[in-house]
Amino acid sequence: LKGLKKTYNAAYRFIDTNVKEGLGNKEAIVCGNESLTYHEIAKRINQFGNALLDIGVEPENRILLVTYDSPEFITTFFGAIKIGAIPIPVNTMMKPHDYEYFLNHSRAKVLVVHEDIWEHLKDHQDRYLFLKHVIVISEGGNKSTEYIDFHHFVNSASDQLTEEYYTTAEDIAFWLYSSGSTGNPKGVLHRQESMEACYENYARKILHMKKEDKVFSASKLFFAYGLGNGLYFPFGAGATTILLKERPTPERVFELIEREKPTIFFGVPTLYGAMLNYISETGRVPDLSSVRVCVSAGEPLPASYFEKWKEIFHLNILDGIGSTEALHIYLSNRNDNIKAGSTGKLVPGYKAKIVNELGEELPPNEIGDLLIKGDSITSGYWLNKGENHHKFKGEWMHTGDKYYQDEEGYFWYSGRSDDMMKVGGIWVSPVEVETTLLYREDVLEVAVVGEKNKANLVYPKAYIVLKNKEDACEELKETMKLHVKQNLAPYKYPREIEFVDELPKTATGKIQRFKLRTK
Ligand code: 3SK
Repeated sequence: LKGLKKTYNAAYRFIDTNVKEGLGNKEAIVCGNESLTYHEIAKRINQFGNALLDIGVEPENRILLVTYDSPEFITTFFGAIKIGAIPIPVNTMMKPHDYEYFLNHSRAKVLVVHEDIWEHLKDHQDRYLFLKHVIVISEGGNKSTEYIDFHHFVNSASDQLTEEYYTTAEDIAFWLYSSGSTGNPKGVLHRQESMEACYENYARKILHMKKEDKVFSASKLFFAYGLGNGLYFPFGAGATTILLKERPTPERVFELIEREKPTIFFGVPTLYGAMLNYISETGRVPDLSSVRVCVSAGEPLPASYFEKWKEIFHLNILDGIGSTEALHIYLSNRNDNIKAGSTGKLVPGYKAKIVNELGEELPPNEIGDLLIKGDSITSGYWLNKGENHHKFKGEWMHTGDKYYQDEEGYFWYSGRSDDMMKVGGIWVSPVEVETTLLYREDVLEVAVVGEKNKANLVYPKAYIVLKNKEDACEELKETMKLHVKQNLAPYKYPREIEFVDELPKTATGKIQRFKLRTK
């Protein structure tokens, strides 16, 4: 037939291929007391795909996933992809107005959500303009007729879905949302082929992941970093993933590593810092002897963490950088080639250049804007012409990071090109925190910047001009922090507040955040 290209479906590649290649009885997922083989998860994925078809979902329809790290995440993500529908996993720590934005912006027809989160969303249903079906995941099975019970929905569908839908390598397979420094989160479109590119470039060529590996990512699946680490990397290799539904505290993470004995561990610098702190506070050194390599991304790993970790566990932490737009890591250290404090070298499959304001390539040791290209880079942002023009130049993508490359080819991070900051590996927009504080009657002006702690990790600090200077006191600072926690995802709250008489501004009145940064 004219106009049809060769088909490719990522669910088929990452799930069914493992069953076809004889790994059907191999453990694919461990989550709490639950364990699923590749054969079992393949059947559930088929059931979810069939159940979606039964309620009229069509290829290219969007499905918002507000799901914890669990077998349900994997079932819904690949079940949707298998029928050509488009899953959009989002952060489970957001506020109702954030989900309203995701639902309306993506025009999702279906929402899959855990019951405790749905409790906070269900009263706002009249605001979800395109939503037709709500599928609720509950522990005991729910009785309500207002929405669909996930387990009933899946269990009553056929587990045979042999004809994958007509998708090609270039079709959009899923979206992820990425926060910007201004404006709303951007819908980042990823193709069917993109997960394979990241698996091949990074998981196979840098981490040497293989089917004998058991992988644990403390970073959640709804992040681009966690999605690769905990889902399509291990499934690409026919390995096992260990999922943690709860928040990854150092205690939980160490306990899980000692119990499940992963061979590869993925974290972010703040977690490595908290884990090191746990060791010095408790005097207990957990058993990490099952682990062969640790990985860090999200923000630059302080060299001191790398060194302490190595001293205690005799393990390397491979530091790398990726982005939601690139889908995964494109610069990385290698287990046999590490310069602590640097972001390492290019991952195979990617090209990079560092340029000045005129777009001219810079020689070694000169700081400029980092641009990259490679097969996993997004097809663009949904409905965002301005950002698409700004971010992408032909095949090249502006990373928004300042870097220099030394003579040996190692890349060194030198800051953000805009005012965005990464806190605990997650982007925080200063503008969003400022806007929230400005809702308070007692705040006249505010500027939020990224400050660095002793370990060189970034936290949000708010400089506030009060309407009434006499109100300034420590108690008010705590009240203001709570105000942000109650109105935004809690990780965005300013860890420090300073009351000032005025803010530095340009002649036209623009706040000069850079003048407030101390380092
Ligand atoms: O922030 C990062 O370094 C990162 C790494 C892998 C995938 C996604 C992201 C944002």
